[in-house]
Amino acid sequence: MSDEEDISGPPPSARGRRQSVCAEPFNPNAVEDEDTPKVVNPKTDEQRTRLQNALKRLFLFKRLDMEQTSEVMDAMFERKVTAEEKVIEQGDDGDNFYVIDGGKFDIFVNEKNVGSYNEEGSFGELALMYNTPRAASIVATTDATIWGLDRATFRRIMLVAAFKKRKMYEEFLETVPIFSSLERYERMTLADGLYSEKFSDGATIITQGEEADKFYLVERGEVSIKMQKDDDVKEVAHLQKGGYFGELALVTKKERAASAYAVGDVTLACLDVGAFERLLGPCMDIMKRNFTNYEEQLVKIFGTSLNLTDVRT
Ligand code: 1OR
Ligand code: 1OR
Repeated sequence: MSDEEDISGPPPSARGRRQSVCAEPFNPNAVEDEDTPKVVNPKTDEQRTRLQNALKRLFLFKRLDMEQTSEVMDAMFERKVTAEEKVIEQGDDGDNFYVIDGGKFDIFVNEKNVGSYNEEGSFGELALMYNTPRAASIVATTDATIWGLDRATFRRIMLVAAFKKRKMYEEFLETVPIFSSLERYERMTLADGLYSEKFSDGATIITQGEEADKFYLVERGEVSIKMQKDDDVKEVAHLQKGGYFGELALVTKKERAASAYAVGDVTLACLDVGAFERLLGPCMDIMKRNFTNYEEQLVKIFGTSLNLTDVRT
């Protein structure tokens, strides 16, 4: 079941689109800094509490065990930033990874503002993960407080524990048609929020009429969507790898419109509702457009209509 119940910090909100993150292949096993000494930056109780709160919201830290979490927390250091200060300069070598404690930041790629962070989230992981120059500049737009983590500790602990998932889902997400409009970086942050669930042949994944809490992608196997109307049960869709379902109730804020069953052994990549709303904004239009297909199908199969138009705006 889900191990991602909490809400993570959001990814940056995108302003412009269409540029990619250039990166060498990621190999979490090639961690060259294994023997680096432990870093300890002493903290007051007040600082520890604030740091804990900032980390709690991030998916990346949920993959760490207690020992790893405490090592990362020991190593992190507080940094105060003033408005307009450039925290990261595109093209520089990567030194630290940062977690936002408070404050707002703009993201620039080639001088173009491509997004922002609002009081939460993290940045500066890419250069440390892939040994590449900084992919973007990060500029504070208010006075702010951030927590830094040095490169060696980041690579030794976070890289293996936290970023394996990006690698694991990266290739799969590239093959999912609905995500073809996402930036590579957006797919990476999406991977941070995904978790896999397995179902055996015939198992019920979604029950029509129930409340919705997550969204699903078919990673492996097939899924049959069946709808019941009065005494009539019909298969309304049959999904394969790369297909998605469970979006309708999350978008319309209604109960599940149909049931979903595993056909053969099935692995699904799941996204909880909070992450769905934050991370899939860019795909929402495509999903809503597809509701028209649902309506047309519905008329064909059951000879009846269902008003989904109010959510298509
Ligand atoms: P970094 O170490 O390369 C800059 O240093 C950081 O900016 C980077 O890690 C990310 O943490 C963060 N593309 C690349 N890096 C981004 C992006 C981004 N947004 C934040 N960072 N894009 C914006 C997506 C909304 C894609 C832009 C085309
Ligand atoms: P959900 O959150 O309502 C059930 O949970 C999921 O089944 C639903 O999201 C959709 O992802 C999927 N055609 C194809 N897929 C459907 C349909 C559908 N209804 C639900 N799902 N319809 C056309 C049927 C003839 C019904 C439209 C209401």
